Amino acid sequence: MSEPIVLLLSGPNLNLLGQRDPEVYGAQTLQEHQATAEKAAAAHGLTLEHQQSNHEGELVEAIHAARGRCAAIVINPGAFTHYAWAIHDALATFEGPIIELHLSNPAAREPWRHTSVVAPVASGTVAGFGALGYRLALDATAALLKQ
Ligand code: CA2
Repeated sequence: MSEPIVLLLSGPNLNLLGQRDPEVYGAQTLQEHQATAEKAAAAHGLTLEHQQSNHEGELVEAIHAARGRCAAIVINPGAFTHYAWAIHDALATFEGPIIELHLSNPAAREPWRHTSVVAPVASGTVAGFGALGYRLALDATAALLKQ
């Protein structure tokens, strides 16, 4: 039988990681985070798929395509976290665990980052651990899938 698929979704501007603002988001590139997540997934017998988009509609469509196909979603929605209700609504239709992931800790930043429209439909949130968060998010995903 094939391994369960975990979809890692990355939102806008995360493709620029490693090029700017290393004091906030770390020095690693998105490809390096993807590799960390792939390794953690493999250690749990899971297959990781990754998709990055700067467009809300593309992320919504990726979530739709995951329905009935992927076992779980790990999502760093970037700034969409704070206002993209279409992503909230799409995630609400997904039947498996959803982990919200952030490199920084939005709760410790500007007030407009304190609201997450994704949190109400997520199983839980991993935030503020930088690159380590990718491994923690996959560990949490695997634990939830075993339950
Ligand atoms: O901490 C996170 O992971 C965030 O989701 C990152 C988003 C931010 O809007 C959220 O509040 C928290 C921003 C991603 C921007 O990525 C950049 C990458 C390189 C250079 C500048 C921004």
